[in-house]
Amino acid sequence: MSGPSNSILLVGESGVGKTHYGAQLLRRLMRVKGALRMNGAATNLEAFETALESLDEGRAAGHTARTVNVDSVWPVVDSGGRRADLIWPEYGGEQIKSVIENRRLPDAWQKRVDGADAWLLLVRLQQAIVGDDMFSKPLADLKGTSVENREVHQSDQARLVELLQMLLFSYGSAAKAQRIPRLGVLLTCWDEAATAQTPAEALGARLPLVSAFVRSNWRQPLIMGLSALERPLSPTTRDMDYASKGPEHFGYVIEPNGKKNTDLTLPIHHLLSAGS
Ligand SMILES: Nc1nc2c(ncn2[C@@H]2O[C@H](COP(=O)(O)OP(=O)(O)O)[C@@H](O)[C@H]2O)c(=O)[nH]1
Ligand SMILES: [Mg+2]
Repeated sequence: MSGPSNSILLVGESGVGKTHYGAQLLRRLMRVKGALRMNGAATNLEAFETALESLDEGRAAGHTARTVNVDSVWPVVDSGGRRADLIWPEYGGEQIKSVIENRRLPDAWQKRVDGADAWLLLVRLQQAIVGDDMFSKPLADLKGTSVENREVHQSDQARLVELLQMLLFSYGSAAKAQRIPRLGVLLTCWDEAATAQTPAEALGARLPLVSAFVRSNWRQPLIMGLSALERPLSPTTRDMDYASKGPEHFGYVIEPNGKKNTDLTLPIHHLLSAGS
């Protein structure tokens, strides 16, 4: 059996690991037996292929060039015949930041959001700065700190909630929103976290506001951990172990129950299974 293709939109701010996950996923989909495989020709793979070349040499890839300005669409299929199109949006332009800052969804994004059956949000916990407030420090300690610090920044948590809210709102304005897209949250660079918590617990502990927002809007959000590389790589110094074994022998996901699995396609497979 093969039903209509699901469309899964990947969303994440700059530096969360989208390109490296894509590169590792690409190799797995093409060569390694897992829950999913590539099912036809993917478009605009250049950025991911370039990153793979670096990984093959045991190096991290450089930042995605800003000139890359097209969606990359990957048709995938699982063993049950469920099909999906993974949409990696204009990953070079890193528009997510300006989308949030300007509170405006460009037309191209509106189309992507409307067309998606599931959203996969990539969040790098170690990158998110959580400011102190009355929940983390006694009020007396906080007193005075804001006087010198007059510049007001939106917190990382508020920014992510804002992003989700914008996606929900614009999906609603598509006037078909009986059912909002499924949500997956992938906590990237899990190797940096050094925690024995489950992904949902880690999200709740580190970004409680985001966690609460997700739980109040989705009954069964998929929350998983991801370490696409398994360990930090340098863009200049080669990791010989990596180069000799091959990048396909590195990387893992953390399932919702906390178990490690080397099949990097699982987050997408789970999102697909949940939809049928
Ligand atoms: N430790 C660790 N670092 C990672 C991992 N994935 C990516 N990185 C690093 O995170 C940085 C940003 O990754 P990149 O894929 O370019 O992020 P993007 O901007 O979202 O495409 C790079 O320096 C990568 O080397 C991982 O699984 N573990
Ligand atoms: Mg990138």
